[in-house]
Amino acid sequence: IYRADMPEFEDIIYTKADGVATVSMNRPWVLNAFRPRTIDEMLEAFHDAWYDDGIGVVVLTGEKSNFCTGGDQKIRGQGGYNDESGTPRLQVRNLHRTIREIPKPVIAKVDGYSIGGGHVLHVICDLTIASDRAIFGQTGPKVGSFDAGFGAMYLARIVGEKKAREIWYLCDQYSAEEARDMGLVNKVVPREQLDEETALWCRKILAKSPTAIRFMKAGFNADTDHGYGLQALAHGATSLFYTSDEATEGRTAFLEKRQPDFAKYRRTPW
Ligand code: 1HA
Repeated sequence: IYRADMPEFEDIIYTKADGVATVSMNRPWVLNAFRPRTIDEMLEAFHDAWYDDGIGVVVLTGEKSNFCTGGDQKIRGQGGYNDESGTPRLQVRNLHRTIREIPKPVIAKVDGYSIGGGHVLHVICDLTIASDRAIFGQTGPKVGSFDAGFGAMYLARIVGEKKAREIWYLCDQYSAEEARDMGLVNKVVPREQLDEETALWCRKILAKSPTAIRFMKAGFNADTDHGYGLQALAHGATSLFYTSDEATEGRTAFLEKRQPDFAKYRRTPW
């Protein structure tokens, strides 16, 4: 049910029904990769869900059988992801904080690709329900990027240090079953049951004491809240890295559909 007083969204579809707000990324021609406007709209939707006391759960998902493939490399300039006026202004840090801070569970409903910055989004959500066709993985070191904030530290909390390092250093892709076996996904169901299963999890949560759920989320968060300082430094480092030739080679190789050539860049010993 789309509320009339909500702003018109271009990059997401935002709906509310039966106590559940659904934020769906909607740029299927780039497999739901995001640009600054996408993140701004998601922030607005999350804030609406935050202040609507009829909403008890937020579902984060993507249109057309994909979750999200991270930052849109086609609008990535020397200083990061450009908005429509050409200014690099991607509020990903803010979005990560909002998904963590909103005092209601956020469930990632994942079909298809959850890759790169789109993988970090599902990692940060409270729970993940995946279809058997979902594919998970990081790409940063391949395309000249990295998320050394919650994308590293919180991932390691979930899958353990060895597996988290493997995920980032190798940039392999993992099936839904593999993701479940490493604790990265709560439940895997056939694609045609994904909506129904997610709705069932929402109903179970909605039947519980909202205050208990709210404080449980805050309690779980507290253990990793020190990550905010790390996140600020890490995302700042990524922004600086984007201005380098090395990072640009990663992006350009992706756009040119070739392997990146990082051979000439130094493994700096300090
Ligand atoms: O690391 C960060 C950040 C870190 C700190 C702070 C902020 C951050 C913000 C963002 C990010 C990142 O997200 S970096 C990582 C960005 N994402 C990627 O590197 C994923 C790029 N995509 C892929 O590796 C592949 O497309 C794929 C494995 C997901 C799917 O491959 P497949 O099945 O072969 O499909 P493909 O043909 O590649 O994709 C279909 C279309 O979608 C292509 O467009 P076309 O050639 O038809 O014009 C493809 O270019 C496009 N596409 C897919 N993903 C992206 C994309 N276009 C732009 N950006 C994308 N992310």
